[in-house]
Amino acid sequence: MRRSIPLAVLLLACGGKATPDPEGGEPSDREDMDVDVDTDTDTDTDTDADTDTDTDADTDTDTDTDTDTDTDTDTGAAIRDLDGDGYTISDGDCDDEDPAVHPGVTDLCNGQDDDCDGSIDEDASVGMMLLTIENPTGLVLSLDTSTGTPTVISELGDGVDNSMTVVDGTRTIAHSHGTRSLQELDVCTGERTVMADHGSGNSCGLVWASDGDLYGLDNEGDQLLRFDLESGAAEVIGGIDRGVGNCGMAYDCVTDTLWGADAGTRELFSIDAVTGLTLETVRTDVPFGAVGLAYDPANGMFLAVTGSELFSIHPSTGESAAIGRVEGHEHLSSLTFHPTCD
Ligand SMILES: [Ca+2]
Ligand SMILES: [Ca+2]
Ligand SMILES: [Ca+2]
Ligand SMILES: [Ca+2]
Repeated sequence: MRRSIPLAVLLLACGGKATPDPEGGEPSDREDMDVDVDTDTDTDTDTDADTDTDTDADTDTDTDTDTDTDTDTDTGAAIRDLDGDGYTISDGDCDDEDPAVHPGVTDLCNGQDDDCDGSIDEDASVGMMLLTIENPTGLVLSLDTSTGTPTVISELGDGVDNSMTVVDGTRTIAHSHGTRSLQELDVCTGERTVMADHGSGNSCGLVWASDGDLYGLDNEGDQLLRFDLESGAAEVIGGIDRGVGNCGMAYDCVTDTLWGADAGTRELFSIDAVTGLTLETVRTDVPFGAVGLAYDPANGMFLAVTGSELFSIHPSTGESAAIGRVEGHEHLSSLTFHPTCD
């Protein structure tokens, strides 16, 4: 920098006029008409011909050599990392407006392809165990989803739990037919905390839905219940327009749908969470006695346990397939996916 701005300004203010370089070479800043100190004719302070302040020759404000405003070196449009998750669309971010969606995340059960690999919710039951409780022994069993083979996880004591679900991936809640109350379980250690009487009938099914509510199906009042997760109190949402005997509940997290299964009619039925009314009914050939029901987001099938046998059920046709016997155990009436124990 050979001259100061005040001097250049002074020259112009005094009527200074640009004169050709007597040597015939590059013009000096004395010769351009702007107020900066460089030798070009624009108004910025660098030496290139554009109007921005960086040192490259393009017209954007970044330091690469292309003409778009992102930080890569090609000129393609819309490849910026708009959501700031570290992945551009060209890196494989299939939703560049949602930072929770990009390659490498766990694909949770929410109906969308979180990890952009083309499959939806495929991780939702990965690393989970399929859990049931035997009555009346109170044994907590994990079942192999391919064979039904049981592994004893813990023992809860008196076997009065007839439905069970996992809240938010962390809290295991069961309903006790004996005490008409919810119980918070640590199935890995066998510890349980009994909540107060919930004030309603027997809840033969229990599911936690991703709207944050814990739902139960009362087969004495034939009604849909919502439980307070802290107090365990039941609130009646509405009468369900069918009789319900032994039942189970499952939550389809892909379509956000509550499902019930009734042993008496051998039917699966979806339930309107707002009114409690039945939406869709699917007949199945599973020989239900007691009922445990779960939805497997990995393949979109229901899993059902009754007595001592594990089945899969197609959600549209109700067609079932026997997976295997739960050897040595009977009276299984609950089923849920649960994180594995350490
Ligand atoms: Ca992104
Ligand atoms: Ca994203
Ligand atoms: Ca996926
Ligand atoms: Ca997902």
